[in-house]
Amino acid sequence: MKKLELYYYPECPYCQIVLNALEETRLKDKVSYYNIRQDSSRRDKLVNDTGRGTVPCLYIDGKPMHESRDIANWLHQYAKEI
Ligand SMILES: N[C@@H](CCC(=O)N[C@@H](CS)C(=O)NCC(=O)O)C(=O)O
Repeated sequence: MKKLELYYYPECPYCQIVLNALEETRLKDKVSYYNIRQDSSRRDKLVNDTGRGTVPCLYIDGKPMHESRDIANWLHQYAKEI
């Protein structure tokens, strides 16, 4: 099982795409969630790591992936493999 960490905030529609994918793939309880609007240190980390402050961003074993569609596709693929 890979370590999965989602940087997000709930009001973001692109984040909802990823949250829906986590429901669909039943991975939602396997992820640590960081709301970057509530935790500015996480937002700072996101910007430091990626040069972007946009969410969603899924860290997969510490490696950041942006773009809701790419993340959703990756989750569906990964759910088939585990
Ligand atoms: N193409 C990106 C768009 C992501 C995006 O625009 N996210 C917005 C929130 S909905 C964002 O992070 N804006 C910058 C900010 O809120 O600081 C995706 O599909 O993930």
